[in-house]
Amino acid sequence: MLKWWQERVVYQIWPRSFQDSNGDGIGDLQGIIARLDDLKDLGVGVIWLSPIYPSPNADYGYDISDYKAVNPEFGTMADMEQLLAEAAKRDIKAVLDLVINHTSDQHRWFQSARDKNSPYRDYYIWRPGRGGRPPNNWMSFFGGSAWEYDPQSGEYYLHLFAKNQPDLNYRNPKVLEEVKDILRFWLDKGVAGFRCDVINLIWKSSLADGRRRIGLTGLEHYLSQEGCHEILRTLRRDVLSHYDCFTVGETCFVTPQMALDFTLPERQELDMVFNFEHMGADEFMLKWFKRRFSPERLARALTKWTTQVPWNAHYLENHDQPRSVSRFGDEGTYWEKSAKLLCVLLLTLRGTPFIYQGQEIGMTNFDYTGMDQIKDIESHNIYNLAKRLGIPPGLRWKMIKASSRDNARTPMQWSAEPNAGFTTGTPWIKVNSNYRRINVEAQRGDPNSIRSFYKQMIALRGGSEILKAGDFQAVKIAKNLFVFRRSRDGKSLLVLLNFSPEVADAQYGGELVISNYDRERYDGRLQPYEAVVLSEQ
Ligand code: ISL
Ligand code: CA
Repeated sequence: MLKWWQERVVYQIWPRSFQDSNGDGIGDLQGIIARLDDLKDLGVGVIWLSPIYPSPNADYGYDISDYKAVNPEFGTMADMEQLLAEAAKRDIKAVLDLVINHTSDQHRWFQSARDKNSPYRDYYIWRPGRGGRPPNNWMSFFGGSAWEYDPQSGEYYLHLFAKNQPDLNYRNPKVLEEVKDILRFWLDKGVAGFRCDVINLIWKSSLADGRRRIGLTGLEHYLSQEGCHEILRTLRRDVLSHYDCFTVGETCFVTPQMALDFTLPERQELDMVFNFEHMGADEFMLKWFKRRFSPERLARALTKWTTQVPWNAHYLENHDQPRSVSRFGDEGTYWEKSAKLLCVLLLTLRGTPFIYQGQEIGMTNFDYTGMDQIKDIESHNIYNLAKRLGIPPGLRWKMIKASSRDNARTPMQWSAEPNAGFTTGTPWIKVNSNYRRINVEAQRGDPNSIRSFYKQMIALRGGSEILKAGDFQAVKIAKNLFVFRRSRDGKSLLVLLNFSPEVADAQYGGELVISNYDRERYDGRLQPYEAVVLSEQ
C-alpha cells in the first residue's frame, strides 16, 4: 500500500518570487491562494512552501527570526490559515520548510544569547578563540570560516552557513523541546509535513579541527552523525507520529547508505531524502566549477539511487539550483522538447517527484548582466572570495552566471503583461526578459505546451500503479541515451530518453503510451530530445 505522499506530486513554491498580490513587488500568501486553482489544474497534490516565517532575509527566509509567525512581507497568520483551508478544499496538502540547524542572528534567542549569563547562551555553540583565531578550521558553506567573533561576549559562535545564521546547540535538551513545540504548532494548524533543511548536519560530534578538503573542511565532524539519527527518532516518536504527515530531509553529501539509515521505515526517522549526486552531472567537485553536462553521469547517478534506496525524493530543480532546461536540456531549438524530456524523466522514476515553480513552463536561467542584479548572499560571498583569490572579473562572472541560486529565483512568469504578471509594482528581483515568450498564460490553453505535457504526465503517473509503485531497472545507459523499465505484477513500461539533438537508434518494442513528439507508434528511432514511454504488454 502506498502512502499519500508516495502517490502525489509535490510542487515547490519559493514564496517571494511566486505571485505578488498587493503590488509591493514581493510574492505573498494571497498570491499563492490566487494560484491554487492553477496548481490544482496541473495535478499538484502537495505544495511545499519555502520558509514563510519572519526573516531579516540575509538568506531569504532560511534565516528565521520567529518560527511561530508569518513574515509580514508575505501576509498574516490569518492569510496562512486561509491558505491551508483553501488548499484543503482542493485536496492539496501543504508542507512547510523546517530550518532548525540554525536561526537568524536576529532571533530573540540569539539576541539574548550574546549575553554570557543568559539562559539562552547555551542554545548556540560558543567557544573562545585560539590566540585571535577561530576555535577550529571549519569552513562555512557560503565561504570563509564557520566561526564569527562576537565582541560583546569575547567568544566565537558557529555558523555553518552565513554569519547571520548561528547554529543551534542540540546538546542542550531545551533546544529540541523548542523544536517539538514548533512542529506541534504548525501540525495543529493542518500542515501536512516538513521539508527539513540541511537536517543531516544538525549534530556536531566534536569541534576538533577537520581534515582539510576543498570547500568544506570540518564535514566529518557533523555529517549524518548518530546524534542526528537520535534526534530524528525522538521527533518522530514524540510529535510526528501523532499526525498524518510526512518529512523529507534535505541531506547534503549523503551516500545511499546514509540515506537508508535516515529513511528505512523501520527506523522511524524521515520518510525520504533529497540527495545531490545527480547535480554533479555538470559540476566538478563544487557547483562553481562547471563541466560539460553528461547525460550518462546523470543517468548513472539516478540509477544508483533509485536501485539502492527504496523510496527517493526526486528533483531536477529547486531554489538553490540553476534551471534544469538550461543545464540538462537546450534553451534554443530544442527548448520545448528537452523540457518535456526532463518532465518524462522526473515523473517516471520511482519515488516522489518534486517540481519547482516555473519548471512546468520551461523557465530558463536568468539573463542578468552584472552582480548588481544579483540578490543572493552566497553568490556575493563567492564572487568576493574569487576576487580575493585573484580570479579575473570575466571568469568570476561566468561562474556566478552558471551557478547562482538566483537563476531559479527570478519571478514566476504568469503572462505577457508587464513584469510577467508577477507584480503590478517593481519586482524585488529582475524578471527574465523572455517572459513574453515563456509564461503560464501562453501555455495553459495550448495542448502542445510544456505545461500541458506536465499535466498529462502527472495524470499518467497518478493513474499508473506501475509508475507509482513499480520496480525500477536500468536497461541502457549510453552517452546520450537512458532507457529504463518500471515493472509490477508482470506488467512493465519502458522509458526511452534521447538527450541529444541527433536522431538516435533505440530498438525496443511496445505500444506507444506517450511521446513528446506527435507520433502514432514507435519505430525504433528517437527524434532529437525525444522521450518515449512504451507499454511492453
Ligand atoms: O546551494 C547550495 C550550495 O551552493 C547548497 O549547498 C545549499 O547551501 C545546501 O544545500 C543547503 O541548502 C539549504 O540550507 C541553506 C539555504 O541557504 C538553502 O536555500 C537551503 O536549501 C541554509 O539554510
Ligand atoms: Ca506582496
